[in-house]
Amino acid sequence: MAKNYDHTKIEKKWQSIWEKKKIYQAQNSSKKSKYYSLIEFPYPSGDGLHVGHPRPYIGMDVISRKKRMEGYNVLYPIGWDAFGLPTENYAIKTGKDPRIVTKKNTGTFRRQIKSLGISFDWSREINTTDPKYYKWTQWIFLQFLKKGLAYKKKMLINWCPKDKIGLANEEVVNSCCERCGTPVEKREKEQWMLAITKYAERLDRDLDTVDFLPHIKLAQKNWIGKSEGATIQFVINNSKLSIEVFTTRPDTIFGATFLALAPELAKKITGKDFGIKVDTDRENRDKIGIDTGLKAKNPANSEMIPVYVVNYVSVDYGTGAIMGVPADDERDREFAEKYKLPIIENYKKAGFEEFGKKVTTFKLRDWIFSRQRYWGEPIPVIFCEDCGVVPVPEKDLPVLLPKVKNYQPTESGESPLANISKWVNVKCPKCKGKAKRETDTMPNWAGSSWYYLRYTDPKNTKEFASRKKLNYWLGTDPAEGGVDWYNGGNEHTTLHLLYSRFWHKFLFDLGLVPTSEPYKKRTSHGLILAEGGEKMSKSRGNVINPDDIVARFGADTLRVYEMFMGPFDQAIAWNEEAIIGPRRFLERVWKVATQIQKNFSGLLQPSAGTFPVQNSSVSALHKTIKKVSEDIEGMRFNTVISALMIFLNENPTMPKEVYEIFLKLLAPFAPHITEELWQLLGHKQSIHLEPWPKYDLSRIKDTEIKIVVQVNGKVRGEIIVPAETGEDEIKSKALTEGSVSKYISSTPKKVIYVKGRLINIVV
Ligand code: ANZ
Ligand code: ZN
Repeated sequence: MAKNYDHTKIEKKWQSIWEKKKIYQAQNSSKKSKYYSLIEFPYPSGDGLHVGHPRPYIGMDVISRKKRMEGYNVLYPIGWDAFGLPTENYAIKTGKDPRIVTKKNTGTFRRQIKSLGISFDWSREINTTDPKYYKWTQWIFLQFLKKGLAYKKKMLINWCPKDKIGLANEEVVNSCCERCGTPVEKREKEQWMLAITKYAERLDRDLDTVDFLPHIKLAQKNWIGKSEGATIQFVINNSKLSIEVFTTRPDTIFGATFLALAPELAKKITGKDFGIKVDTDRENRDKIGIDTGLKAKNPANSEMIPVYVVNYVSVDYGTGAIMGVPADDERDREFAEKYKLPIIENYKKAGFEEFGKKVTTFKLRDWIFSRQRYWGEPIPVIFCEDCGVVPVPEKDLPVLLPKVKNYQPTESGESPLANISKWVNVKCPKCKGKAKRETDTMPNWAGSSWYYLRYTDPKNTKEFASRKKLNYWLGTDPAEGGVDWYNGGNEHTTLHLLYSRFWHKFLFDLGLVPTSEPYKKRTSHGLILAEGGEKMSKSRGNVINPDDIVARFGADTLRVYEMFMGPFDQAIAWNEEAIIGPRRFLERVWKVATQIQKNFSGLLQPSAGTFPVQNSSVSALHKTIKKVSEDIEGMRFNTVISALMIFLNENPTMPKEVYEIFLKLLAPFAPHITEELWQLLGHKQSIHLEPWPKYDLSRIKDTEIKIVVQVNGKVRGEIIVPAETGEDEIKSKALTEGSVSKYISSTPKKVIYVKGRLINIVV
């Protein structure tokens, strides 16, 4: 056996053996229990992987490997979320076909991820831009359409007048176009919408049934923004008209001194445009308003109060109208002070239900589902002059994304698909008359809304996934099942998580998936920042490429370092110097094996138990097994590594049996070196298929024990003694203990000892 640890001799070798033996492939049926662990599949950018990407993959790899060793049939899949802007913008700039660019990028990502020894089941790899995949994304859209949950609506979009392109919100920086800096305008455009608000109540309520970290639940709740309040009618002076307000505080109605309307609503009521625009961050802006001249009657006290049009009430929340209560609402106070409106400081509080009709509102808006872009799934709809909107027949799916010469949107802001008349002009599937295809594409959130379902049955050509496989991998209890553990970034705890929960619930209602929630458990990880604490990015020039680290230190060192560098859920800066610690640790692990071979070759036979094992190190071993097992479940990976380091420091030589257990505990973190050493110790089967070590609570002896001392059955004190102290010594200690002796005036009649717990002195 090699004297020194050389990662270059081991890592590639084991990766290809594992692949050949398919040890990480999930079985579609098994006597074992299933375990489905999931990471957010990456967007294959042109820059390749940086060292921040693998942190969550390694974290869930540790979990998946432990579950496998615990006897589960584990599904840990990977794929590519490959539609989207960076590739499209690159195509606009260079004229390169996004398909070719994507193929190249996924090639790089695949090679890089494989070099890290992550136990993904590569046989299930999926790609959202593969027509065999997006056929089903389009199919699901058609189900939304059929149920009336996909509809068209005029919406304002961000528009760059120079680039003549609709911009996604993330492309608008300080109200300007991200590429050219031109101020962004708003343009009205018909857009496809998905009615996620129909599911708002359940998306909120069902958070009670899942095991998401508290901050993730809170982010979902806030985004959904459920608010319980009331609507109240205010009759307009000399008219049959009344204005309905939404309030969470109907009890403050006696303090209402004005009404405030959103500009759109004011226009609808008065027919006048007051030239006021609403700011979305309604808290921060200077309050502006104009008196409409209308007077409304406060139903609580019959006072006539003025009606203003203002910039801090938005038309698409509540009813678009509020009652202004300056004494109890900061925004209303600011407004009233500015416009010299009455402020009634002390008014009578009304009962909650007196004037109110109870209602519930949500901040959540329907999902704008159209993009005027090339690199997305074509929305499978045809417009016929006679029949109107006609869904593409399911047998004609997928609607293939056609090749184009130019990826730039059209002059009028339509997607580049609009320029391909051969593709656009079709026969109506219903009446065979003249018709045109929809040229909008889907947002890049579409493919990721259901990808975890496809992993269960990635090659199915008849269904998005067979019910049998879904039942197996998600479970059949509607209220309990789902992906067992999903870890992802904090940037996705609102939109992606909510969108996929929405799609899943919709498919559940159609009877197409077995569970009402997609994910049983959701956790998140912190980002890895560049040295110095900045975000790692190509434009900042501070990216660390894992290829370099793998070449110099090895994948195992990279893995151990990323798990050791700090708490998994917190952001942390990369530190090149600190990598040497984990590397030295693995070198020491290696050295122990060479000593076992040299000194105790007799121990190489299985179950040779002749080496004297000290009691204290047996106890330390069982403690370590317990700590490692529990801390992996809690994602406290850094404390796992430090426990293993401490154990190694305290046991620089170990008997083979102990060393083998140690290797198994390390295996999920450093799969290559542990596999190599395992085989060198004479084993034929992979260490990654070995059973996970069990600990024995009775072997985890505390070194000191606490004994309660009673006199005539009443607790009078306690003593602390070394665990191995004998009964006689304990008894005499108890009798002389200061807090006890004053209750003992004569020779005790009896002294009863309950082993390891209690002494009762009877006098
Ligand atoms: C009177 C009142 C008195 C209010 C008071 C609050 C405090 P949440 O919790 O966010 O639902 N409001 C209602 N619709 C609005 C809209 N479209 N744009 C801006 N503000 C709106 O907040 C509900 C409260 O926000 C409502 O209750 C209303 O002001 C305001 F001491 O009515 B309240
Ligand atoms: Zn037709």
